[in-house]
Amino acid sequence: MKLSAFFAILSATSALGARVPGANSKITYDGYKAFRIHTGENEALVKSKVATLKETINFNMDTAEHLDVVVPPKEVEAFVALGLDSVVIHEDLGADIRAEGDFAPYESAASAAVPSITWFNSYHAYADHVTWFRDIQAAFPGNSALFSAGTSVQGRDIFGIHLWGSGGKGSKPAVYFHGTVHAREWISAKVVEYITYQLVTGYSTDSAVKAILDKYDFYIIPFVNPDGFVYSQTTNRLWRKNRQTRSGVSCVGTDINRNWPYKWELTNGASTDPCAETYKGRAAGDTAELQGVVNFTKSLAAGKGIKLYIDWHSYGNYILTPYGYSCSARPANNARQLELARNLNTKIQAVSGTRHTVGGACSTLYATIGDSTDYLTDVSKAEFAWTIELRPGSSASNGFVLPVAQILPSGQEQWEGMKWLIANM
Ligand code: 0X9
Ligand code: ZN
Repeated sequence: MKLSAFFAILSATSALGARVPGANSKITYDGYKAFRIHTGENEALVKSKVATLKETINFNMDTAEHLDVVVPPKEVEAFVALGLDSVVIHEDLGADIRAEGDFAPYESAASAAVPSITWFNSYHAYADHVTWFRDIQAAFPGNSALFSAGTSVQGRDIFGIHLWGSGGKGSKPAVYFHGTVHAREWISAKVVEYITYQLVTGYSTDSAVKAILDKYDFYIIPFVNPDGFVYSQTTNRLWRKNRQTRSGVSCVGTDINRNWPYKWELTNGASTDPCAETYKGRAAGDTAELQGVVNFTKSLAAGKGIKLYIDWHSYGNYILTPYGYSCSARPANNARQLELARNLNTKIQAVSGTRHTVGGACSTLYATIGDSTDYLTDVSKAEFAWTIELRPGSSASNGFVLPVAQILPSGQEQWEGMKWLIANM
C-alpha cells in the first residue's frame, strides 16, 4: 500500500479509534463498502472531498492514480453525493472478510510427513500456522531447524525456520525473509510459507532447488508481528501495527516498519502521533518485537553475512529497492539492484501476468524512516534488501482482503521469481 501523504491517514486513524471494540468484540465491517477513486490530476481535490467524511478509512496512500477508501454504511450516501469517479472494490467488506475468515481446519501431518498442498487453499488461524511450521520442519529434519528471534509484546514467540543445504547448518550467506510485519497483510505469511514448502519438498527432487539451498542458508520469519496478526483475526481485520501500549496514551500500537534503529530520528516518513498508523514509537527500536529481531539480524550479519533480505508486505505489486529515508540517496550497487529487480518482475510476470512496479522505495512509493530495508542495507550490509508488496495490484478489485483463490497463484508467481533471483544474484 502506498502511503504518500501520512496526514491523510489521521482521519482514518481516528475513524478506527472511534470503533475500538470492547474486549473480545469483533468489528464486522458489515455493510461497509470500499471504493477505488480515480485521482490523477485531481489528487488533492479528491482527498479533500473524502476528508469531509468523518469515518472513512483510507486503505492506501498510493494516491497518484487512485485512492482506496472504506466507507461505513452511514456515510455511503454522502460519499456517493461527492460525485467522485470511483468503482466499488468491496460491495460489502464484512461479507468479504467473513468469506476469507472461513478457515479450513488444519490436520497436522503425520510424523515426518510433508503437509498437504491444500494448506494454500485457505487462510488459517495463528495456532495452525505454528503447527504447520513444526510439521514442515519435521518433514526436513536433517536440513532445517526452528529458531526464535525474540518475543512479542504479548509474549508470543517470534519464531522462524532455518533451512540449509549440503554445506551444513549456517555455512553459507543468508537469504532472510520477514512476513507479517503489518498485521492485516495476511498474504505475506502464505507466500513465505509457499516458498518454504517448495524449498523443503524440492530439495531432493529438483536440482535447481538443491542448487539454491546448497548455496545459501535461508532464515524465514513468517510473523514478525504475531500479536497484531492474532488481533486482526479476532477483533479488527484492518489492524496494522503491533499491540504495544504506552503510558499516558490511549491508542495502541507502533508501526514496526517505522521503528528500526536507523534514520529513525528523521522527521519525514513516520508519525510521532501514537494514534497514527505509521507511529514510530518513542525511541528507535523500542518495540518489543524489534528488540529480538534486530539482535537476530545482527547475528546473521556477523555470521556469514546477508546476501538477500526481503520484507514481504501487501498490497500494490511493487518491488522496492533502497532507500526509504531519502528519495535521492542510492546504494552503491544500485544499477545491479535495479537490473535484478526488473528481471525478477519479468520472471514473476511470466507465471500468470502479474506486473510489479520496480524502483527505489521512497522515489517510487513514499518516504519511510526507521524501515527495515534501510537498516538491512546500511547497518547489516545486506547486498540486496527489498520490500515486495504482494497482490492485489492496482487493477484488482480488492485490498488487504485478498480472496483465498489468490493465495496459491501469489505463492506460485513469487516462488518462480525467487528461484530465478536466488540462482542469479
Ligand atoms: O509503509 C510501509 O511500511 C510499506 N507499505 S505497506 O503498505 N505494506 O505498509 C512500504 C515500505 C517500503 N518503503 C518505502 N516505501 N519507503
Ligand atoms: Zn506492510
